[in-house]
Amino acid sequence: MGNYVVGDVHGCLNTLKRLCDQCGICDGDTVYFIGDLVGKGSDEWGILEFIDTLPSYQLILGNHDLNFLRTHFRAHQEQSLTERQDKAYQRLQAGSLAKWHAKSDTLMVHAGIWPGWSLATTMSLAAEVEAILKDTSLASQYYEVFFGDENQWHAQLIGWQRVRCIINILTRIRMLTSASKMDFDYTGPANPTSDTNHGDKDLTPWYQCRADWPCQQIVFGHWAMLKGQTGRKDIINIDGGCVYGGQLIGMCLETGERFTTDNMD
Ligand SMILES: [Mn+2]
Repeated sequence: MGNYVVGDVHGCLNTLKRLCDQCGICDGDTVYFIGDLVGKGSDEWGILEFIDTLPSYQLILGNHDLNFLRTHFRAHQEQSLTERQDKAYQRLQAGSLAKWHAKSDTLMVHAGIWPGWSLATTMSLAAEVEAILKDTSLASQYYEVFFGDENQWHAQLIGWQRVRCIINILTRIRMLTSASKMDFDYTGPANPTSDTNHGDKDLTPWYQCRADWPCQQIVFGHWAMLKGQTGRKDIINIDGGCVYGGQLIGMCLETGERFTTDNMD
């Protein structure tokens, strides 16, 4: 009965199959996907069919997954997807914005969380968004306004600004400026230098903005330039940049053991 978490797959089906073999996934195991299961890579629908062959899985949504849901929303509504595609769509639509694995006290999110959030706040804000994505009328409205530039959390935010801010944090956060605002342009390494043209911005990775996070470990993906390294034991990145020719990373939640597979797609 193992629990495994897998990094950003981005449609790399052959690589994912190999990683699952390496992890030795078998009956009773659960595979958590950290988000960006689709987007960029070659076989998006194939990935969403493959996960259904796993003994058990949980999806955490990333920015590319949300974009995929938006792109195919109308076809899903108008029932113009094939039956297989529609089932695949519904699997993704049922995904979460955050998952907590109690036994290992692990919080899993695609990009990160806001430095001031507790575990309960994170799960409750994620649930607010999940309810919208599962409600046809609200989802339809959300896909019209989609990603916005809300770059700083305030509990008093309301309406779509609130929804977009929560989504920006959970699925897009990387760096915070010295004024505690998210920088959505920066995709470079954790330590910006002048040659990345961001050396003057005084940016700090979100996970360095707090010393003691509210659970044993936070696992996230989204930031390929970290190459799976944060330099911290409590904050674990598993985006090995597979779709960019890097590796797909998996990790056993119970033991912390890492598995890596070179891109095979
Ligand atoms: Mn992402």
